[in-house]
Amino acid sequence: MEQQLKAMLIEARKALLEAGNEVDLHSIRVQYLGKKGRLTAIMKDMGKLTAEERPIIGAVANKVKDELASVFEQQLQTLKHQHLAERMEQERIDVTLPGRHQRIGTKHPITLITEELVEIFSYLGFSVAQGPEVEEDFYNFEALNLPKDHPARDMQDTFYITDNEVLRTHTSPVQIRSMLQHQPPLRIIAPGTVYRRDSDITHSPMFHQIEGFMVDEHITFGDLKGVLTAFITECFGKNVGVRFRPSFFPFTEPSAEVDIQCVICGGNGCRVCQNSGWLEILGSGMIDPEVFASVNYSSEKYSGFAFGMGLERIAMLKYGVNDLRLFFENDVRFLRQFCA
Ligand code: 2NL
Repeated sequence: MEQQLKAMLIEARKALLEAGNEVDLHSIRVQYLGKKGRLTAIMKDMGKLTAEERPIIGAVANKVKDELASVFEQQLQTLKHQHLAERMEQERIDVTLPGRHQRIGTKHPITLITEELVEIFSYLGFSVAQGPEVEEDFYNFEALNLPKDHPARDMQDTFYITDNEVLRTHTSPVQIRSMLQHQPPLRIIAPGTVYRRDSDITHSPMFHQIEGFMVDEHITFGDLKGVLTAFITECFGKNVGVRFRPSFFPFTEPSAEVDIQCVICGGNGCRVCQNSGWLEILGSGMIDPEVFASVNYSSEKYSGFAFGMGLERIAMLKYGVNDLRLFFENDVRFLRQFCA
């Protein structure tokens, strides 16, 4: 029996040490040391031994058991280490690789120019007002001295929602609403999105405007010139030339368009200013008494001026953008260039 036990020890040790993974290792242990294993099978004949032999064989059996338990434990550790080393190799990461950049978004140039102009007019004492983009005929046209048969209301220019509702064609209706809500003195600007049925390389059906007005007793054309010149100086620099040119708008009388010296060529003449040396940047005028009548202001007591400008045009001049369509394509390669 001792011979049998020793032979089993050698065989079992070899099997344990050859186990390639933990599952095999466990099943080999069970095969030799388990309840129905080889050791149990050998010890079954213990009863046939003499009283002297029995403790000797018992001691050998215990030694075999201990020896195999320790081989098992040793092989288990070896396999665990092997497995860990394999995982470490497989899951290796290169910590020296550069990380993935998280790009920070940028404000749209139209947002930037709006914020800049709002800042300048705030400094000049104006507050900001907003209103609906779907507007009633009265606020968008009628109250601005644009009666039903006026050419500016032509189906060519206006998006109609219903007979009485339009997508606002300018932000003037915001100012009409302000005048109906408040009594003078008032200084208000209305930046916002406006819509016209016009679409080619220099016109987008959706674009942006800032309009503004100031109403009080004794407001004169001198105030208009002073405020708008101060604005232009802040926006385009102290040394830029400014001129006021007579013009016409249905809602102002007299009216003037305001030009600045060409920011591209400095007034010498180039493609952008069509060789005139001047760029038109805004329209303005003294608010027409007809407009005051529609908001129940007394033209005897009050006077005021108003102005309006297209933001895309100002942004193109200030940021050197040569194609209007870039503002609406949302190409990140364009937008990324405007980091505030
Ligand atoms: C332009 C010209 C202008 C106004 C807008 C206005 C508003 C009210 C009363 C009177 Cl509530 N006028 N707005 C006046 C003159 C010119 O805009 O070229 N805009 C892009």
